[in-house]
Amino acid sequence: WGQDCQVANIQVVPNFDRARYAGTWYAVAKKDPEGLFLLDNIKATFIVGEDGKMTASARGRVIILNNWEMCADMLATFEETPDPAKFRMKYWGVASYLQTGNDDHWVIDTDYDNYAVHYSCRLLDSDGTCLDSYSFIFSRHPTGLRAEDQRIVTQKKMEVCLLGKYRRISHTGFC
Ligand code: ODT
Repeated sequence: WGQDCQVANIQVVPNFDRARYAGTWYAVAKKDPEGLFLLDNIKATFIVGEDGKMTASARGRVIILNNWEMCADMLATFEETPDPAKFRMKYWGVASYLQTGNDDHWVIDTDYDNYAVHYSCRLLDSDGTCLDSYSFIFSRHPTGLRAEDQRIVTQKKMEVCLLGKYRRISHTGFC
């Protein structure tokens, strides 16, 4: 397949259109980073402001500190880079005890209307591969991906070298 798992060689969606990306996405699968945070019932809503800048909010079930289960409300701003599909995501919790951070946020692929594949490498290894990554598979439909989108999503999981590392994200109504 010619995949070398070099982060620098990972392809992202061409001509990313943030206006078409805006709106709500439901996580259907996730590859967790080290020290995972968002467990399930995860959805994200992207907004493009009048200034053209993208922001987002996300909600999901988390377990914090002493096994306290709750729904985390998270906010993020996106800083542009020369590639329109690659952003830096600065994020924080609405409550101060939630995670904060600054991660890569790459849109690997999307058809805007049904599916999206997100990828973030937090830690690059000295050989150019990723040591700590996370990735979300999003659907516009809370019921999951359409059958016709599954093949392409599987291909993209392979291209980010994470095939087989995802778990399904359930939506039970908890959040
Ligand atoms: O769950 C984990 O272990 C890693 C994820 C931590 C980042 C969550 C922060 C979300 C901030 C609000 C942003 C919304 C958009 C998110 C889209 C994709 C995934 C971060």
